[in-house]
Amino acid sequence: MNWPAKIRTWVDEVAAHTGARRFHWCSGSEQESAELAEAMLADKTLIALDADAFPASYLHRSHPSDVARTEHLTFICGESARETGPTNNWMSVEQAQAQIWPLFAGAMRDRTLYIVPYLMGPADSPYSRVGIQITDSPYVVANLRLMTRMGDIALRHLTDPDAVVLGVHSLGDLSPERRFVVHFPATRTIWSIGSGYGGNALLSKKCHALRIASVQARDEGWLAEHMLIVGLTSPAGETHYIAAAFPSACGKTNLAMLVPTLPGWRVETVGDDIAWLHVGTDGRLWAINPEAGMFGVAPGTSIKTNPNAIGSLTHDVIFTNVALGADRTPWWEGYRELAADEVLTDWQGRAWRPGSAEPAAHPNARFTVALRQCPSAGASHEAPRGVPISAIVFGGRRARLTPLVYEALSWQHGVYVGATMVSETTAAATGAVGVPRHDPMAMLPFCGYNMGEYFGHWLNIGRRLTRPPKIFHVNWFRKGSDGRFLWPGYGDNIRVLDWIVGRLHGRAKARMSPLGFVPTAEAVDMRGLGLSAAGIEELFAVDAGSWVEEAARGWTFLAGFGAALPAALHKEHDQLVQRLTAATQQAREKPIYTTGHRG
Ligand code: SAT
Ligand code: MN
Repeated sequence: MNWPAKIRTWVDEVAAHTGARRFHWCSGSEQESAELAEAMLADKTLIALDADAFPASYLHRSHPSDVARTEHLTFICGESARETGPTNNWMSVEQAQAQIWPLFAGAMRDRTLYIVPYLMGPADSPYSRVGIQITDSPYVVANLRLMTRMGDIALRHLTDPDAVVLGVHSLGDLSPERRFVVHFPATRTIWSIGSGYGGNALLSKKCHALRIASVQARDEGWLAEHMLIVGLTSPAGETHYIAAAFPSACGKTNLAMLVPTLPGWRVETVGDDIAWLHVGTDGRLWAINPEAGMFGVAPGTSIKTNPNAIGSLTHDVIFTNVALGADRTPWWEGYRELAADEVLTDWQGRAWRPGSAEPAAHPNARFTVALRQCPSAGASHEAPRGVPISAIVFGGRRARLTPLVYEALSWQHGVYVGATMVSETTAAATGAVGVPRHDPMAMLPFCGYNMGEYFGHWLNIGRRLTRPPKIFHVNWFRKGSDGRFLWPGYGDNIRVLDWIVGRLHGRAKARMSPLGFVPTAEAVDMRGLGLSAAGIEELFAVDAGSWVEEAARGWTFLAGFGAALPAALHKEHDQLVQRLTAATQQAREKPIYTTGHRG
């Protein structure tokens, strides 16, 4: 293939700085992939799995200090901290050049420098974009081949070398002290050093398709979002596509490929992590999934919880930081029952027995697999125009407060709901797990510019939509006073989606709550779940008193954006407070929004 001169010059510059002397220009071919795997088996970067049970599939163990995204080491470089906003780590371009670029000096002297072209989005789509990642990690190359349309196909789409997103990645010495992921939106460049893991190292994913793309989307009038895309066909034959934003490790992959427990529903998986959304000439919002693969959380994934994920993991899978059985098959918590005397090898290569205090698989262990292997993947994933979105669903992991589902009153109110989203932290990023934090639109770690401005951009997009999607909020993770989940989740989430689709058609019943529309008692099909009436009431309860405090925390968060915060969100906040105040007064007389089942 012909590589543009500009790209060759860039590769020469990176090679001169990193000291690389061996080069591999990736084509994406089968043969290339097989040869890379051979080399990684030989140097133990990969461990072969049982070839009958998992053909062409491998286990990779990352460095134990390198198992999740490191948000505190992730920076956006721009003119000023005001430009990147209070939720991003800012670094000046000069500082990055003085402190980060030198870390790459000589880093690839004894390594092969891989040049990996990749296409984000379907072939021949007007919305697709090309990136090129330089890396010294063959594991990253193998992942990019599954996660993107990698190799010659990307070069064929490379018409304008100036528009390409360029990433330089080196494992460096894998030291957390010298680990940085640095973005330059103005020049569409990314530098990542010191990590070989997931979103830190596969630059196509969070770095390109979200952080850089969100800035391009702002400038060009579209949205780059941390959203799954799923197609639902109802028993009546109506098809709707839904885009849903949940933070990392909060069930996007599960919802994208759910197996409905209500009869007659069909599901098509279009994407499980990222959506690029454009305003169509028909006034609707159209979505493509820029990715071609899944980098899914393994723990908790089983034939019961997510049969389509398990059905995808049949061949050509890279497992990262899962445990290994004596039969050389992968294992993770929740995957399958173990015999009491079964001995495994844990994610760090140590002998592990059932009942051990530590988990066998890392809580953020992952599988990488091509989306086309998913039994519920369909043709829409390759549609150049994408799919029209009927509903946007925001969601968080919230043990308290947030009801199972509610519907925003308008696009503007929906933007407020997304902007004030709170979710408990997970193992997908380093740091404490289970701590509630504001995570607007599930984009907190991924928006490449000031999120105050980003909210304004969402409002502007809404103004251009003559047929906007309805906006909803869901919470599968509410717990009762006994600490147990109130909602079964997984395939039963179709019951909530059924209500959402019913709302799109104006047939599902709802009542007004201070938060928005919530289902009436009979409106969500609960048949066969065995939930108590009290449990159902608790699932939908909106405790206005606690929400007054929640709204105040939300406002403190939003006020942090200062002048960048759109006035419309201030107005939405005031209206929420008014509705909550009215409800608390009413509740003193007759507790209609509160539940009597709070322990
Ligand atoms: O590590 S990744 O960013 O790829 C996964 C995630 O955190 O969503
Ligand atoms: Mn994600």
